[in-house]
Amino acid sequence: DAADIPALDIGSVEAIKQQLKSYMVHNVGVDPEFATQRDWLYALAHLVRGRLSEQYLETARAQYDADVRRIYYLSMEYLTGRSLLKQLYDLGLYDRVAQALTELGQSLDSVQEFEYDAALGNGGLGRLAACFLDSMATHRYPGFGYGIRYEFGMFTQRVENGEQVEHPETWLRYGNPWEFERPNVIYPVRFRGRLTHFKDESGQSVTQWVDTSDVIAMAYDVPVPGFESDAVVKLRLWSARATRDFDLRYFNEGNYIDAVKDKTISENLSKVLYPMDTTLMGQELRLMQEYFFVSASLQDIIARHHRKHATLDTLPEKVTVQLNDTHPSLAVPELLRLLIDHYDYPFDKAWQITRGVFNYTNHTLLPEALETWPIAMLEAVLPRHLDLIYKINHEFLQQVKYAFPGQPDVLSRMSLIDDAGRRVRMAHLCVVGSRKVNGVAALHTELMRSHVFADFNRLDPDKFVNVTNGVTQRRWLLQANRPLADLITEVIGNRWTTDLEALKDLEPHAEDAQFRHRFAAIKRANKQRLAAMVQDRCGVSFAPDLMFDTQVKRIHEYKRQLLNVLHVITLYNEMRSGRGGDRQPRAVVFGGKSAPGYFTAKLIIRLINDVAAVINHDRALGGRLRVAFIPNYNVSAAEIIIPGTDLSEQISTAGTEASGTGNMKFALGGALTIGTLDGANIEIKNAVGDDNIFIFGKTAEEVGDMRARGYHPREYYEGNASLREAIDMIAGGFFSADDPGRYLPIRDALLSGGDHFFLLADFQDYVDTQRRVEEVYRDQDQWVRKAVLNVANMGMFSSDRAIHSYARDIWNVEGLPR
Ligand code: DL6
Repeated sequence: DAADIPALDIGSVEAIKQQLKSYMVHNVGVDPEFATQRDWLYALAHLVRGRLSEQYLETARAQYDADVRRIYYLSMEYLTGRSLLKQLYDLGLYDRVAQALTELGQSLDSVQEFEYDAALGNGGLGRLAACFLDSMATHRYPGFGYGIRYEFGMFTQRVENGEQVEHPETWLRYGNPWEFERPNVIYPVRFRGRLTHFKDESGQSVTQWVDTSDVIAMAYDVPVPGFESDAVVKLRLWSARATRDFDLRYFNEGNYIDAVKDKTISENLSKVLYPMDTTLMGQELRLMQEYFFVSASLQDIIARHHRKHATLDTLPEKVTVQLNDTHPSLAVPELLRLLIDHYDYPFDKAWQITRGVFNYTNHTLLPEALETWPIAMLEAVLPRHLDLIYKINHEFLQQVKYAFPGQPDVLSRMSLIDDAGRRVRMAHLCVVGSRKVNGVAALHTELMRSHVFADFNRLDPDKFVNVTNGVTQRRWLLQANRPLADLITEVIGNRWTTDLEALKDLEPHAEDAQFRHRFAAIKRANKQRLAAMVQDRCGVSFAPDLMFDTQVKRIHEYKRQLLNVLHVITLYNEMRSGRGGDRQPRAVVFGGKSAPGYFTAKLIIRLINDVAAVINHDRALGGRLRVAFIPNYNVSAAEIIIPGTDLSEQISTAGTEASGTGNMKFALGGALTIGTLDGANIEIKNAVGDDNIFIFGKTAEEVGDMRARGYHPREYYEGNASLREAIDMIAGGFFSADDPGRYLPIRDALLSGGDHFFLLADFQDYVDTQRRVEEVYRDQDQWVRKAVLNVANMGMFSSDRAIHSYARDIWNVEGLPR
């Protein structure tokens, strides 16, 4: 009984020192006298993990006893970053551990630098999943995450000769000190094979899936603590293992090479994270990864349900599964299959249960990002699932026919199979198989209802709900910006750590000159920290008096880093010529990864670096403009970049960014936003007030109208001298003297390719708005007042609020009492 085991003694600095030395000897196997900083990291992580394990067992016991409805979060991605400091803050151990390490001749600051980022995600969607686990644990919701333990996470980006070069990311090189390996938690996952059909004794048709090739999914558990909540959410990540049968068969035939080859192929399933976020890629391996993790997760969910319940009839009552985008969409036919093929449910009953279990979060409206899989591939890899998808579709289309009689076009629009009959529309499968479907910001949900899922919304309007994204203030303020967190706590208390709405109490302090002075001093120190990072990683010096203007996020045409570059070049031209009058000096920071095969995004990275090189070396500017591209943007880099920023660039074409979450992190760190009316920017504007944000550009509606009427970017080019000058410089090789034609594709995309994301239409408004930014920045008192008001009004952008609304509007669950 876990209750009989004495808890780890970590109640005093002395006790922690003793424990650390003991872990160093017993777990790490190193003499404390000779231990390296990495050794101390591992000893400490193992000690903390022990405490988390105690808390997890208590959490699990309470949930089991209360027979709660469980929330399962299925996500292909978790962008956790480093965990050590998070766990120390959560457990209230930070100060004691820091002191213990100091007394042992070490420093927590340096030791924690040795932890690798867990980068099991691409961008927003994966980071959102990490924030959500934190909020679920903090508010004691019975949450449980499932994903894949990729051996290689998001690639390491280096910039070589100005270009992105991808290097493998080896976060497991020294082992992951946070995880528990579970060799006994294994499930078979089946692929390929064929279907046989026959009638059983009662005359019922039965389909069997036979001759499959199987892979074993093995669990690794990572405890995710809540903040001062004593609760822990488990993140269970699956790793692929070859089955022993496989090896044995070949081994018996004496074919060692093939045995090893097949083993490698099976184990490839959890080898690498696909580094694409908003482009679809159709590789079979990706499809297999998606199925691999949902199959193992559902088998595990059913096993856990069976520990307490004899029947699966009660599954919808006791289990709710959130599908994080369509990546886990095969969970729908998989649960159906398990119920029919393994538990003998008839189709109708199995389908009823299935539809009661799932919910789906949509994260994108971009057509190229909506997953579809070729029918031929599904037929080869998952024939039973394809068979069931056809059945679901048949059933569903009957319902559509009944609801919209005599409208065949509606039928073909809503079908799970595309018009050509070649691909399965995974988003449709998710919508049909789910109780609730949510968008991630108000505008996004509105567009989802009116465009992408308009027919589905007519059929079942109650199915669609909005849950605007949020971020955890524990990582993005408490941990990443401790000086600001301390100042806030000093003036309004610490309720904000678990109830971000409390920040509203800061509002009156915006009028307090002394408070503003302290707030500004913290920003300046954070800027110095960021400047040191830029110097270190890019060799570029940033003086802290410059306005730090940052755009960090995935590199994608719709996010419009190129619009930012056009502005930078315009500013450069004006500063050089003296044309634009006295300009506010600024330092422009870029960061972000491009999908490795995304030609234009990679070209934009190169352009940023080329532009930076020219501007940074132009002595005539006297250091008034600086540009840096920080390589390998990840969670740990964000923790330094975001607090050190004055101006946050959120400039996507209206109607393209589902929500954005960086926008929230920057405002919470006291940056002002320049942004379009897109995603959650709109809600941020409503929260902070029009005077405290810089909004520009066409609205989603205007963009839609222009698209419909016919948009002629060349007219903007012809009619705007600064714009023309900037584009001509890019295209004419001003920034690429070694290869003058390098950027012709960029000009072509803008002028002949139709400027798909309306950069030219928004250019002048953007430039004018940047001027307004400068005017306000010059008046530092006014700027800081606005920055304080931003922080004070970030209350609704906490992932705690988001999780509370999922719990209330989608999951119908409550947090467990303390
Ligand atoms: O919902 C989280 C996040 C949104 O804030 C972004 O607007 C959206 O682009 C992002 N989507 C992805 C797509 N991913 N994959 N893989 O990250 O989701």
